[in-house]
Amino acid sequence: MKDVFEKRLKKLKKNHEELLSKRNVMIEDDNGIFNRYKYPVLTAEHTPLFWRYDLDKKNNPYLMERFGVNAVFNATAMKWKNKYIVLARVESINRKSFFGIAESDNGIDNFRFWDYPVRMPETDLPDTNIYDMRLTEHEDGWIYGLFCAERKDFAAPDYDQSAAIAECGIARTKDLKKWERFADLRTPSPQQRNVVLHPEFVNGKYAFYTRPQDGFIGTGTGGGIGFGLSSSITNAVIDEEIIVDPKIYHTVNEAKNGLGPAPIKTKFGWLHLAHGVRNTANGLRCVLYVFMTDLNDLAKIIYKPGGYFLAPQGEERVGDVSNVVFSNGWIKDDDGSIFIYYASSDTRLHVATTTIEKLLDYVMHTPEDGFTSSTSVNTLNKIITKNKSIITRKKLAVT
Ligand code: M1P
Repeated sequence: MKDVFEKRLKKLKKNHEELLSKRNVMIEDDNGIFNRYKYPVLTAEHTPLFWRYDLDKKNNPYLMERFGVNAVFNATAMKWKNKYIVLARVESINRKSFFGIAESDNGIDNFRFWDYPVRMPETDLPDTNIYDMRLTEHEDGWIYGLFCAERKDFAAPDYDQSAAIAECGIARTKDLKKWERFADLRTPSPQQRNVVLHPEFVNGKYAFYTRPQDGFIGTGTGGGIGFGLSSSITNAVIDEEIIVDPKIYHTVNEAKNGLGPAPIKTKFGWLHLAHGVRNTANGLRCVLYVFMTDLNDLAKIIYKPGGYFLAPQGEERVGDVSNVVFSNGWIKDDDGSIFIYYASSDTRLHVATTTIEKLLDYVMHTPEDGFTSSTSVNTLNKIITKNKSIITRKKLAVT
């Protein structure tokens, strides 16, 4: 009994260090587009022991967890002082989320949390819950973090204790430590989530990708991923929202969609990663998809492969909100490598790697959705017929 504390601490430290220092292993995917990795890069168990346990033996003789962490997921990301930084949604067991920053030397393993979570200032209307930040290194010289600020819907009847309102919180920083908070974004829509700041000015204004929504979960008349301009960032107001990527019947984003991280500029257009949600007999299914917009007309999609880019697989399918993958962070390295940070089932964070060349090839050469079974068969038949002639000509044994 006397050594309970010491024994437990020794074991906890050993297990924690083993988890944090475990090398990740690339999985040889066969789609040629990206590679997954064997282990998640962050889980609730990666959070520091000194967050979760009171290490004062007198107060905590059994070394019990005093601050339980339920999940670490939806993370934004950037390269910062030569480190791969993820700013993750950390959800404690009381459901409240906050932002924790973890860094790694290689982007695929050994992520370690900074000692303290982000201390996000509030507006006059305190947030109940904050989550899903998108970092943007803006050409005005600041690093912006846009995130969902959730509050109780006080207009709802008292018996309804789950009615909530989602707004877009806006903050900026120079060092990821000290944050300055501004008024929440105002748009014509009653609620907003998945808002992303474009890294460049457009006609001298701040440009936002939005996701108008009537309700907290369902988007209702909100038509899809939107786009709008505001002359101010400290009091951001979008008067007109244009829908860039609409919800479409019988696609992966028929129920709702939302932009992921800030887009990557390429010589062919802006590359976007987004999530699409469809309904199933078993609830919502959330997958990732990719599209490209015009360099001169940010609201115009010029390439959009049909279907999903990445969907939940294996253990990714199961978690607090099962059958979900979600991404709000990616990093493009100077050598063209891309690190995509995606969370599975609102529980853990993973990485997938690819290159800018592969993503461009994928987005520009993968067939679009034809929206019917018959167009799918036509697309497939074209591929088969072309391949048959190659197989015959080159005498290939491809089945
Ligand atoms: O549960 C899946 C996701 O649901 C919401 O996303 P959306 O804006 O598409 O409705 C968010 O709560 C997100 O955090 C969550 O991962």
